[in-house]
Amino acid sequence: MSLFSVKMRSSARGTHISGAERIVGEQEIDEVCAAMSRRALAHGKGQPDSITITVSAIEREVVRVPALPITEATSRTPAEARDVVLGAIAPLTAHAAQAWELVTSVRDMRGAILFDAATGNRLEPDYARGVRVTSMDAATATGERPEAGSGKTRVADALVLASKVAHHPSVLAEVCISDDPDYTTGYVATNTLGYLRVPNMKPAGSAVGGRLFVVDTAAPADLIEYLEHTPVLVGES
Ligand code: WAQ
Ligand code: MG
Repeated sequence: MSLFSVKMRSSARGTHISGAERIVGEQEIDEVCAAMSRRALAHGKGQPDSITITVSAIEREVVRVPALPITEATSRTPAEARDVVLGAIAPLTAHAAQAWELVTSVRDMRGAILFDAATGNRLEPDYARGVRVTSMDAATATGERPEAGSGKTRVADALVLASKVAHHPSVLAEVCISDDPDYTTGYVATNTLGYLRVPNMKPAGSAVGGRLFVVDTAAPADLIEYLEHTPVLVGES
């Protein structure tokens, strides 16, 4: 079955409001376009004056990866969250404490930090933007997914991203903190641990938020190409 990428972006007076992406079969295109335009019009950040939806056939092979298993830590404070995250990544890099410092101090990035496990150096070409992971979706049929924007999508979307990222052989771990001031649960993901939810990654009200990928490569060009462009469907189909 041929698959299509459906991408939506909305803006008002040139300022970005929202965006979304799905990978779907031909018979789902009309429903997904309708749902995306509804979501764009209802977005809390304001009324868009422009909504662009692009549908394009995916010409390359779509990679299918399993979803990481989800578990949850019991951290009650950011200090306890730090212990959980360091427990997960310290076996993978001697610079784990530095990685925690970094991911708990960034904000307003669109993409992720690439953190070299061997040196602690940052490898992303643009430090302000980071590397943005795109071209991915859950493999489940449209009807089985939570309604976009319903609030149930946050964990589902994060699991899709984390599963795509963890699948690349150069990625050892991911640490994520939401940029939403009122959403303080983050996660750390590795192939052996799976997707470990970590409560209280930051104090409530904090504008901090970011993603950091601990990587085992000094030359990330292939990894960046995979993260940005390889179409990936996560989970059973
Ligand atoms: N690719 C790379 N980095 C991204 C992307 C992307 N597609 N989207 C967001 N980021 C970075 C960016 O720096 C954001 O500031 C940061 O991640 C957080 O993004 O199980 O909501 O969309 O309850 O705010 C985790 C759920 C939710 C944990 C994460 O992230 C759980 C979340 P947000
Ligand atoms: Mg957010």
